[in-house]
Amino acid sequence: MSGLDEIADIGRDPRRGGYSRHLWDAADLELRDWFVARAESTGLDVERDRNGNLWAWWGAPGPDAVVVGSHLDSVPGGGEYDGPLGVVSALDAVALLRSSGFVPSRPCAVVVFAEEEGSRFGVACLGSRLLTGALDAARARRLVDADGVTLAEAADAHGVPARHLGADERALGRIGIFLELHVEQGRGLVDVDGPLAVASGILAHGRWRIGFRGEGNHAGATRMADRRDPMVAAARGVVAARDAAAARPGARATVGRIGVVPGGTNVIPSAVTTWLDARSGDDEETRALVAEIEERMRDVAAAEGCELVIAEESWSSAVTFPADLRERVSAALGGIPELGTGAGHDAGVLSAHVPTAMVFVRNPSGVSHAPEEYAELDDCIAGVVAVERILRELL
Ligand code: HGY
Ligand code: MN
Ligand code: MN
Ligand code: MN
Repeated sequence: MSGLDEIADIGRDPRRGGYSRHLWDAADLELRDWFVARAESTGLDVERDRNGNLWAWWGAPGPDAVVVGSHLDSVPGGGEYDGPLGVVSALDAVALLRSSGFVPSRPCAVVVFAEEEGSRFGVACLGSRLLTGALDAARARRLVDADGVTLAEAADAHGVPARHLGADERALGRIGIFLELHVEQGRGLVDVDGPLAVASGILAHGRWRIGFRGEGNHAGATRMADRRDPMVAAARGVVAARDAAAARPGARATVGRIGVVPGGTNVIPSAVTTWLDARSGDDEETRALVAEIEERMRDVAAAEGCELVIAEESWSSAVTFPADLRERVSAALGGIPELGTGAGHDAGVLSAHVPTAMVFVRNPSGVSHAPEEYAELDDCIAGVVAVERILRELL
């Protein structure tokens, strides 16, 4: 039974469809237990680092290791493959190498990064950003989930002392090369009709929290001319963000996670909070996009008699994976196409610190972050064989 089949029932979301697996919720805890059992049955020794990331070591943890892995958490109502395909493929590839009698010349580990989607605490790649110091630990401790639980409280509750959260030179210093296999989140491989591609790079991307402040009032007693309705301002802001991105080649802007205070059908809210996800080919272009969106949103907020409050929540610079490693990976697989991606990954965070490569597996639906995300079994097998070949090359 493939690893994906073993976890297929963990974290199903009957209400949304797909999967909802978020940091230290019941599904995440069950997936972590599965990973530890699966890794130990493969003869690996599992340790959890100070930030809740899991490391399954083949041999003694050591410097210059080849580390391969991804994440197990999902977006709300996400697909089956985004994250878990990379973890399962890494475990299967290491199991194949070990059963073939292969003896690595350097340490090797399979890693599971915590909260890559940022679905519970709002910051994507939380585990890898904490590991690398890309996210300030004191700020991270104060992150709050939808129930008002802080990351510090959640970490302490799950045996990860909040006071230890933060940059982990020891864990990071062990990594010589990082490799992530991931289902493609797009149609690039469908268009070139191939099962695998090596990643050329990742768009710059960030998240901003944008609040619209108006005047709470009665939905019936308040004349239309007297309203300062932040919901209307936010709705116009969503369109403004879409229009700004649509006018820039390759740019992406999404406004989601709408929070309305107070919610009520017969209430004009006093405040609406939205989250902007903006991405583009390079850092300057993305910053310019966000500046334009902010200006357009200020205009529509003012037109609705509302105030705008914007705060940057997370940022990832554009990534180009090292050409020599891309060539080595491609050569190990007999030459495969190269594709860029607009999706963020832990590999993007790690690539600022260690040589990093990604391999994508074809997704016939081209859809991700939704139940329609898909990969054919043959392509998944090609992915495992690819990781096994690359590890043989690197180890
Ligand atoms: O948001 C992203 O691109 C990634 O899936 N976390
Ligand atoms: Mn994702
Ligand atoms: Mn992912
Ligand atoms: Mn990722």
